[in-house]
Amino acid sequence: GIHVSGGSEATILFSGSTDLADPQYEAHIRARLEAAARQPYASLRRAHIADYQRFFRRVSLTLPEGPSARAETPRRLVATAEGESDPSLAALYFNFGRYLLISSSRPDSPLPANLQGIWAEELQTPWNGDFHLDINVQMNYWPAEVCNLSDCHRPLLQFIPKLVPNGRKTARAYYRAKGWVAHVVTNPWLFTSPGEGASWGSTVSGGGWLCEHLWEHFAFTRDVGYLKSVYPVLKEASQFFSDMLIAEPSHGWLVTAPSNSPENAFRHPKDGPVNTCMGPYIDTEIVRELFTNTIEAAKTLGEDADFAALLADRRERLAPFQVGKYGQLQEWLQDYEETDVHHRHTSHLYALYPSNQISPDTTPAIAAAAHKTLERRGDMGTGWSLAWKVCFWARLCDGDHAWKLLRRLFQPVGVLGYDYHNGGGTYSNLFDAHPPFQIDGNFGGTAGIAEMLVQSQNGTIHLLPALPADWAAEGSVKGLKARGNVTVDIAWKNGKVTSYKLSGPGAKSAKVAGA
Ligand code: FUC
Repeated sequence: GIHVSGGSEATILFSGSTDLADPQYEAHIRARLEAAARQPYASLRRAHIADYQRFFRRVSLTLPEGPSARAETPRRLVATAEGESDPSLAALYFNFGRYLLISSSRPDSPLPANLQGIWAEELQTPWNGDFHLDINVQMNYWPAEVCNLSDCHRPLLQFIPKLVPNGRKTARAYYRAKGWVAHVVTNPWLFTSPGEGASWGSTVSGGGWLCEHLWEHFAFTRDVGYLKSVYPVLKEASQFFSDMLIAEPSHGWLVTAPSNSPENAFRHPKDGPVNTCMGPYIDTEIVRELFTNTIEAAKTLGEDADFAALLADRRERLAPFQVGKYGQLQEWLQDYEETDVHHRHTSHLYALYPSNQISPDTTPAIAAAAHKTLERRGDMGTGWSLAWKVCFWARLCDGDHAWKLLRRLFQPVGVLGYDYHNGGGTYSNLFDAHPPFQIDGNFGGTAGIAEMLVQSQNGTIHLLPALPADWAAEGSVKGLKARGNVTVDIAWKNGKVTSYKLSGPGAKSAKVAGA
């Protein structure tokens, strides 16, 4: 501990780095601390504010204020839990999420933000402070593009190609396949094998999911030079799946095997709870998207027409969506019962968010099945699970339900230990509670709020696609990004857009809905 006596305040200076990025890190940290110690607190604070605001000021959000809007943050969380509706708390959460991304993932950060961002009070952090590839590290970066922080996406985008050499070895050793693969867990040593347990660590689509980030960075920026630089990573990931897919015995559909539906088990009629399976739908959805993006990239770059044709053929033969006995979207090839119907992962809705394979406009019947799946999963969950559901409901254009889930995410939590079921919410400093503290919920919630205001996944910029009734009176958002390199400003009153502005290179050719 630290004891302070004979004074009424203390300024604590802290700096950290890693020899991964800087062999001289100790000397550099010392120099940085000495330079900081020469300045008074007020000027350090001024410098910090000026520094992060360079990124932060790109976006602003104003939402209606609830009765407790001017109270201290912990009190606002309690007021929300007691039933108050305070939309401006969502604006605060959104701003804090952007601040956290800016502060944990600068363009030159040596590693992506991990499960705790860069903030942990322990030496042995929960889940080793590593990167989980079956939702968590991806969720950390969901706000990056849409919130105009494309440059803060860079630490993840630069990390992904570094996985390829180990991923190739894993592809060969485990599947005798070409290309590269990563499973559920990775870390600064670029781990790609299945781990830590077969029941949850062998989902085979972790690398495929990461590739979505490479594509989305291109989709938002339209930077063809960038696409060319990452195309080999997409291509080799596609090569892996094209090699390892097998025809399942009932229909001959191409599926991954063996794999898991992240981290859920089904009740096998004979064998009880089983995790390992053929063709969990999340894999099929990730592979379909990866093939589509690789085909599109090859076309854009004028390369590999034959390989693209092969992928198009494989894509046709992937398992189609299936609607199960409850009207729900199936999570597995067979209409199995989940062992935990309220499981925190809702992985088979990957196709709804972050992917765009399901939407109320283009696939209404499948969107209705996704709706049923969400109803069955329920409105509880861990922090990140609630945040993902905010995004799902936003994509189903149900703003009131998204707001309901956001308010669940704001639920004050005092528990510091682990809770895998219904304990999710927010600590009094606005950090996300899985529990324990895990930063993905902050980022997923931030992305969900953006998704309620602007969507662009289907070639049209949709203004206010999921505005809750409680936010309708009056508000504005400025500086969000849409795919195609468009910056979007919107003001609204009584639920109707009163003015909007599109700017940036893609603005002229953009199609708009909702105005
Ligand atoms: C996945 C989740 C857990 C937790 C961990 C870090 O395994 O299922 O809930 O978020 O990652």
